[in-house]
Amino acid sequence: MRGDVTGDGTPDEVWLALDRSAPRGCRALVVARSAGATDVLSLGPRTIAPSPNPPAISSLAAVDDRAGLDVVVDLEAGASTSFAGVFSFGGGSPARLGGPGGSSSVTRDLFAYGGSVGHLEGVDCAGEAGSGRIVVSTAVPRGDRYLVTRRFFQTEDSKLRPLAELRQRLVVSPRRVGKMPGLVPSPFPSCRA
Ligand SMILES: [Ca+2]
Repeated sequence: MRGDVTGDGTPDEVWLALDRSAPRGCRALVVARSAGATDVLSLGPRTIAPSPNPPAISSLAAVDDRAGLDVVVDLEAGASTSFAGVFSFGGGSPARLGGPGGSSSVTRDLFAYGGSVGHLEGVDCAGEAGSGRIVVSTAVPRGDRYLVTRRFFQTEDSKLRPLAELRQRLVVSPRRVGKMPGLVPSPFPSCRA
């Protein structure tokens, strides 16, 4: 995939390198090759899922507030919920963005999205792409309606700083919940270039 992930204004080549025979921690890498250098980040020690769902680049998107686009990687797919990681190569040392945590995130650096009618999740930019303002949404049934919780964060040094005062709880009908901004079954849709 091509896009400016280093933030220098020129497009870079981005790809995943998967090798099950490599040492733990090196089996799955995200690689960014720019004009000047090649940078590598590990996808983590346990992130080569069995076929047919190996990790794959979902998109290049301006998720955090550092320079350049970030690499959004689909890492794990559950029965209905999927999990993405965000890898940043611009504006400092390459780093993986910390996640929001919370009940359904398997680890702190995963972003959950998708789900079923019984439990929906989503992640997206909450402001202008590249501002680093992130909204993490969940929806669970409450009777014949849904309880939607939207938690807002600001990226800061590859972590998410909670903006607790902007947390919102909304009750919406089942008909509306699948159309709610932030709950579409795709990670960071409005952060994309
Ligand atoms: Ca570049």
